[in-house]
Amino acid sequence: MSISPDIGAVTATLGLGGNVGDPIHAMAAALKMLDERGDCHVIAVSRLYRTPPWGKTDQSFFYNSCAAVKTSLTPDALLEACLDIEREMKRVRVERWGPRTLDIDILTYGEVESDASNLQIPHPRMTERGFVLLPLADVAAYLAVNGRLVSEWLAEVDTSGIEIADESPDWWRRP
Ligand code: PH2
Ligand code: MG
Ligand code: MG
Repeated sequence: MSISPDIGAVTATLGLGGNVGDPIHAMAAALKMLDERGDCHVIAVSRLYRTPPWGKTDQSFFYNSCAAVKTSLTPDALLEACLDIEREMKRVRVERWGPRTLDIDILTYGEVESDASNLQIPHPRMTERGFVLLPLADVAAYLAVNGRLVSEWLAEVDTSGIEIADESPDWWRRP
């Protein structure tokens, strides 16, 4: 076993969001926790966005962001790591698409396509959602997803009401 682990086999992209409590703090803490792991390295983070609720619209606005992560974890192990962080942030799952402190979704994992019941990659609804595609285009505009670039999917979706809450890609590093 090497002392400095060889991170970097695969680049995955993650979508983060939340609309309960202090979602900006929860997303920043989540990114720091991932980056502190020996098997994950956060290589790029999008700007921070404030977004109208999608799906179930009678709830508070969300904050959303996306990150690119280099990792030596398998897709399942990365999912476990994300779910552990969600639990640490005391996420309570009440209803589908409902309010949450922190949601971390694996959007893509290298070129992998997976249809497993616990983890579908690419994320099945990512190409329809402005709150995913707008931040994802900050870090991976030229990534191909289901045969089209992120920037091309983005041109097709509704992004009305989405605002930039923080212009800096370092928003998550602030103390
Ligand atoms: N997440 C959902 C459902 N609706 N809407 C916005 N704006 N942002 C989200 O992250 C979000 C949502 C389910 O994961
Ligand atoms: Mg989600
Ligand atoms: Mg989720």
